[in-house]
Amino acid sequence: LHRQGLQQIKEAHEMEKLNQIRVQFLGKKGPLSQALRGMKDLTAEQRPKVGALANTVRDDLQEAIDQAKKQLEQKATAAKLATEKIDVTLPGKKRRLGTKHVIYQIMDDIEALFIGLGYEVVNGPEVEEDHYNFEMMNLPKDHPARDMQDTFYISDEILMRTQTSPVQARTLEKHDFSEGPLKMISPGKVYRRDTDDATHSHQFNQIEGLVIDKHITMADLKGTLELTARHIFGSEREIRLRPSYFPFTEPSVEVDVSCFACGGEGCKVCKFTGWIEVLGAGMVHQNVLENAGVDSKVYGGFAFGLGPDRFAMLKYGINDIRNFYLNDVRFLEQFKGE
Ligand code: FA5
Repeated sequence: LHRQGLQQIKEAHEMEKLNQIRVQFLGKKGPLSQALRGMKDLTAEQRPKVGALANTVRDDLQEAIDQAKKQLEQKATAAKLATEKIDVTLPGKKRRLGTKHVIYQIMDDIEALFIGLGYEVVNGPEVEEDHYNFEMMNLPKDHPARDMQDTFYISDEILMRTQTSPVQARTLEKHDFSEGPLKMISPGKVYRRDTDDATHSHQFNQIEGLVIDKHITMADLKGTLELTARHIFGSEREIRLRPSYFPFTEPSVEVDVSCFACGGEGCKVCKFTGWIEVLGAGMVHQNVLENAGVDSKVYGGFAFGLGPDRFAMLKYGINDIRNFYLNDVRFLEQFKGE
């Protein structure tokens, strides 16, 4: 049995065959197992001898199988290496590198500016509750100003956020003012049932900003917005604040930047006015603070919501916002970024 086993192992040239041999000789139904099971019928004298012999045969065969297995594996690897030679002198395949989308370049740039000013970056959900998108922002269900932002509703209470302002409410609710003032920005996508045209998209981006502390004034807001506009557009850009209305700020302003898609002469982008609206802002309404449990007699501050899409249009003289979303590589490749 011993010899026969070893011979067969030697002749096995495939893994499968080796496995068969193992089962045949060492398996539960194999001769060795049978011999060991039959020990009970032997005399006390015969038992240790037969036992020792059976063990030796089993160990020998097992070892022979292990070695044969190893050799087969080595052979297989060698054969594989021989056929899979890599010719390192062949020219490589050129990979086309993607570029960061021009809107994300602008957003990252603005984020970096505000991080440098000590702001925290906060994210919020795009599928939002009516409660945060509107009610907490001083827009109860029957408020006429809800019409300012035509909304994609998912159900009565759930919607695609129309603005990044709900992140204000979410952050205010959580902030512990005993640990210091609140300074945050929140970038992200927003959705509106706007008809797409040169300056409107049904999905676009906003960056929300919020600063709440004890002695914040409108001058702080103006300085911050001017810094932002000049950071992105250069110091020669002019900005103007126009009185406006938002339910969540009082007073409210709209901020325009001088149009240079047309060199200030008037064009499609600014509808021949020489100015393009890029953001809304104001001093946070006391109801927004109180709704979030913040004492409006002690704390106050400013908020703004800017449109990076419009920023990118102005900065690069792009006259149609839809270009950002068409994924035309010829357009996107012009903005290689750093
Ligand atoms: C708001 O969404 C306010 N939440 C902004 C705000 C925040 C005001 C905090 C006060 C305090 P508005 O609807 O104006 O405001 O949008 C803000 C900016 O988003 C606009 O100035 C514009 O730059 C951009 N924007 C608005 N609608 C579109 C659109 N359909 N396509 C592209 N950009 C848009």
